[in-house]
Amino acid sequence: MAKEFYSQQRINKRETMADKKHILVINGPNLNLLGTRERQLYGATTLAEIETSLRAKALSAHCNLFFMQSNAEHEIINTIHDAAGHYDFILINPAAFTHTSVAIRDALLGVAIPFIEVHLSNIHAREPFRRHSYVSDCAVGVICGFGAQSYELALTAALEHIK
Ligand code: CA2
Repeated sequence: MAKEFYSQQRINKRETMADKKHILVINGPNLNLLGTRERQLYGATTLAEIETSLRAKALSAHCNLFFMQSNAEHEIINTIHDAAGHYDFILINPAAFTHTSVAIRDALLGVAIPFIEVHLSNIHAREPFRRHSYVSDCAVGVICGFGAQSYELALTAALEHIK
């Protein structure tokens, strides 16, 4: 009886692992500086603090979360490529690449993983060049202007989208 119980438990565990959803969070150039400079614009929360709170939220939703930041466009593109078949959803703050990168747009379209575009600041209330995004029209949605909370809101929406 005990043996049967434990092997059933193992099967359940395996099923749970397979059923677990995987979310990838990508952060673009200079976001590693968050919380250290330009606090009036981007807030005092560091990227590490954002990661910690997203991890806690993902954990309570029984969801796996991988968090990365890169200043290099090709690393972001390679991360998006590698996500194919492994991740159910992407949250991406492409930072300045939002306004310049056809290559990141093409990578996101190429893997066809649903994604939300996230920004700390309200890009529509800033310089005109920030109003255009190369990825918005391909996104499930865009969340901007809520500081670090933009990420929390995006994760809430992503969890709802993939459940
Ligand atoms: O509001 C956002 O999240 C942005 O993606 C941030 C980018 C900016 O180019 C986008 O237009 C909007 C800039 C990220 C730079 O972050 C820094 C943080 C602290 C100090 C310096 C830069």
